[in-house]
Amino acid sequence: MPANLTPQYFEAERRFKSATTPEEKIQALEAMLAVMPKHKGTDHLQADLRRKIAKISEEAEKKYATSRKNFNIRREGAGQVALTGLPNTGKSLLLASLTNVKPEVAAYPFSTKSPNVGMMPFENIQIQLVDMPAINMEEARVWSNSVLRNADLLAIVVDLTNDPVRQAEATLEGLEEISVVPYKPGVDNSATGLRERRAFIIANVGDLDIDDEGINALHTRFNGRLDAIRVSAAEKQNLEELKRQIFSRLNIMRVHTKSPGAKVDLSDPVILPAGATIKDAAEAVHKDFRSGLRYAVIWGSGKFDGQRVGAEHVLRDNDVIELHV
Ligand SMILES: Nc1nc2c(ncn2[C@@H]2O[C@H](COP(=O)(O)OP(=O)(O)O)[C@@H](O)[C@H]2O)c(=O)[nH]1
Ligand SMILES: [Mg+2]
Repeated sequence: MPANLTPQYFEAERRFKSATTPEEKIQALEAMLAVMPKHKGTDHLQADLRRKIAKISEEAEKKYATSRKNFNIRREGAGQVALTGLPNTGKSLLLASLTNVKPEVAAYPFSTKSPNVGMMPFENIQIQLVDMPAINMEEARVWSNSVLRNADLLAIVVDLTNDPVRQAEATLEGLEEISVVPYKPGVDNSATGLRERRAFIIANVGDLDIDDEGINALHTRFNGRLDAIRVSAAEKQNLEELKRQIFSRLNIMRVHTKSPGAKVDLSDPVILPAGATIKDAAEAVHKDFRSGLRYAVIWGSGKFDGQRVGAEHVLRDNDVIELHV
């Protein structure tokens, strides 16, 4: 099938060829992608452009990361969650309500130009939240791209009183421009050059969502694709449930190790991906443990507390284990 590329496409391609900086190159490639007719005949070309964009941004990110130390935001705590979305949806106020950081909250758009990072306490762990500049803000692009592409979880923040479906779609488009798509079980994106991230919608300004109109519209539109949770950052509504959901969407678990005979310290768990085994826990604690491990004693997911289990035993959140070498 012929691609039927338009004059605008060739114009953007010409800009790409004469571009000198990564930002110019990415912008031109994104323009090529945007004006290209989307049909079977351009599938390959689309994937090819996305791969180019991903490659150039990765190279640029690496360069920035070495020249400007705080370009990549170092992951701290149990996981990194990026709050992304259009301007004025309450991202900064959410950060302020969930952590002890006090970012600038403003009734005008684009108030967040640089990252605000805070730690959100959840039970016995801390989860890192990154309040991102609005997804459509050019100055912050290379910086934001790197965080959005690498965060453990993307929280798409929308304002329920202002056509939240359109806002969520615009944010998803912004993400797709940098080749990021929400992870969906059973969908294989490996051939497309797209990067999958866990994602969900924080439906904010719930205090003003009269008759549930906004939240219902989101559920109808994204049913089965993206979950939405209604909260109010201003009125602190449903924030405890939000924290629980953030934790469960990170798909991690807490494992407590103790020495034989000692009391367990529940305040400093090892964080492992869901589904991890005794062997993974042993390796996380100390790499020497892996080969030398004879058995473990477990409280929690064993058949009974104090049961002896082997290296392949699959752990559960908040298990307590004793490793014997
Ligand atoms: N009524 C109400 N207003 C909110 C809520 N969250 C944020 N706002 C207001 O929305 C505006 C934008 O908030 P901000 O956090 O700066 O948005 P950001 O641009 O996404 O970081 C501010 O005036 C906030 O006070 C909420 O849950 N309810
Ligand atoms: Mg802000």
